[in-house]
Amino acid sequence: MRQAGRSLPEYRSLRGEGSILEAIRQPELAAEVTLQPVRRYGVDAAILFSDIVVPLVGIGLDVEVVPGRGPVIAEPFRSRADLARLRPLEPEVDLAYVLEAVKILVGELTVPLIGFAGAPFTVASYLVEGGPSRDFARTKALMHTDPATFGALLDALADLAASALRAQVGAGAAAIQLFDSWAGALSRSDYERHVLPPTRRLLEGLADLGVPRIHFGVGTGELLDLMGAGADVVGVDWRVPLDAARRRVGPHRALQGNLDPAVCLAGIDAASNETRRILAEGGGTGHVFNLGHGVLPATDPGVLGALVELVHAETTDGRVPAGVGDQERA
Ligand code: 1CP
Repeated sequence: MRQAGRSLPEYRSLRGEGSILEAIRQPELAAEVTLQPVRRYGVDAAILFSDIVVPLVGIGLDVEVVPGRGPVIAEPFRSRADLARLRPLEPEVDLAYVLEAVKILVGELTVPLIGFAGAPFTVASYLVEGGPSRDFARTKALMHTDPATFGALLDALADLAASALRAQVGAGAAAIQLFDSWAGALSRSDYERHVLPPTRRLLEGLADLGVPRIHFGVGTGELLDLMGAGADVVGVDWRVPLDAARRRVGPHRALQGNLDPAVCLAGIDAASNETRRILAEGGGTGHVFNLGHGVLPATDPGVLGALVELVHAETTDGRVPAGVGDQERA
């Protein structure tokens, strides 16, 4: 899961104090940071070291990732006129450094590389709020006062994500993950009316890539069935047991999750017990074991290592199914 590296001393020493966007711009460095948790833990897949705001930087927006806070947008989006600032992405030019990191990684990894992008709603929330938010008040206000502008914004961000994801797969990524981290802030009816259509179009439009499409959210228990649209795998956080999630998502999609990252701070015994419960509730086939959200920086790497071993020991073959990790295909 995201930010596994943050808990690692080797990550902190390699990254130093510089800006994360500066680190992402250096393909060799980004590749090395991606590899660190794979080497240390022996996980079954790697997630590219990048950030959901990178495509925004690519099209020329003034975005910074402020340490301890997150992405901050110099000039937030508030009205229809701001749509003109969202030009189409040209991945080969605008994301050249990301694609270079993907190519380096595909040559070095023995497990699949997951490419990713931010989902339209979550990225829109940063653009409209100007930074991280608790209540998403401005975003929701725009959605309700000017649904046409909000819809056009989400459409533009869906196109941005689609071309970023397509380019990552073109460079060798073997799966893609769409992060709608903050969709859980929405009522079911608002999600269905304003967010589902562009998100579904984005995911369904990537079916031809032939790679697994993972759709991730936090606090999205009441949206899980809707989030299955166009996805092969639906992320579930710790609030919903996987057997209940299975009933909501149906039999034809895999589930990903759902250990509470905070439990990893409670030590190996507590985290192992929770992991066993989740494996039992996940029911084996069609479950990708993962945390329900990102690794917390204070996590002891020893606990994560023990959990990877436990999951490998307790699952039938302990590895991703044949074909999923087939790097040659790319
Ligand atoms: O493990 C990894 O490093 C994978 C790379 C990765 C990914 C997949 C990073 C690096 N960011 C992301 C995605 C991302 N970025 C998401 C979606 C997934 C999730 O919900 O966790 C989101 C919401 C962001 C935005 C973001 N970037 C935040 C959250 C702020 C908020 O609104 O609460 C933060 C703190 C960042 C900075 C960031 N991005 C990545 C890292 C390792 C960090 C921490 C800062 C650093 O190390 O410099």
